[in-house]
This record gives sequence, C-alpha cells and structure tokens, in this order.
Amino acid sequence: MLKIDMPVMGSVILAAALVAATDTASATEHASAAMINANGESVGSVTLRATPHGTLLHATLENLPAGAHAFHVHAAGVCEPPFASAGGHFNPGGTKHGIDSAEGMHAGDMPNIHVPASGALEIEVLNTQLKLDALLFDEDGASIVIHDGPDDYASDPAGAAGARIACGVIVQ
Ligand SMILES: [Cu+2]
Ligand SMILES: [Zn+2]
Repeated sequence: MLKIDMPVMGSVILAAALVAATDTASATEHASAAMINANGESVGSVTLRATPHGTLLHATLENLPAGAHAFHVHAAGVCEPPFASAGGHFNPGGTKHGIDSAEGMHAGDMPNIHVPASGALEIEVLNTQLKLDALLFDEDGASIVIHDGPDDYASDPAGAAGARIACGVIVQ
C-alpha cells in the first residue's frame, strides 16, 4: 500500500504548491473602491492596503445622509442600483453574521460608520479578517457597501441594516 500511496501523496503536495503559487500571484498590496449612490453619483472612495495584521481601509466619503450606517465588504463586485447585485457579505469562512455573534463573524463585517450633518466623513478601519488575496478577487470580485441603517452586529445574515445606499467595486 505504501508504494502506491507515495506517488499519489507527491502529486497532492505538488497540486497544493501550485494553488499556493496562484494565490500569491493574485494577492495585492493595494486596492480601491469608487463609491456611488443609488443615483450613480459619486459619494467618495475607499482605499484598501494590506498590512501584516489584516487590511486597512481608508474611507473618504461625502454626500451621505447623516447618521449611523452599516459598512461591509460584500461578496460580488457588481454595483448596479439598488445594489442587490453586490450579493451577501464576504464570508469565505462560512460563518454567521455579526461582530456580537459567537458563531460569527463574516470577514466582510466591520463597525458602523457615523456620518455627521455635513454628510462627509473620513475614517480608517482595520479589518483583521480581510486579505487582499484570490478569495476576495475571485471570479465575481467583491465590493464595499454602505447601508441606510446601522448593523445591529447580530442578526444573520446581514445585521438588519436596511437598504443599500452606496456601493463600490473593489479593484486592484
Ligand atoms: Cu452590507
Ligand atoms: Zn455579515
């Protein structure tokens, strides 16, 4: 049995090495998303930068309604109003939604943003579960989505955050 298994194991290891090489090739240090509202108007941008501890997002936003809004990474890179096209939350781990959930969270889950009366906001947030790799940049891409209401950090699958009011495709 051992004589048969050895070559099989060798090819499995080779296949794993090829997959790893492919992943490395498609990983990137920087990415960005141009954010649009449901009318197709620009509401700013988000840059994403790989760090040793996750992805640092830097959002420079304007013309948003004041108040608390959910801020997520969604699984599809398609932003056609009303942005259902962006799919669900980016969730490569197959976990449940929510920063407060013991069975969570999604890699796309992030803290709410709080827009002041001016409608403009600049923030940085570190997403320790997000990597700018081939999982994020898969065939259908990924996006950043801002919701009308805040994420309750618990309700599966999307935090009961209401309508999607802004979206941006993440591009390398
Ligand atoms: Cu969302
Ligand atoms: Zn989620």
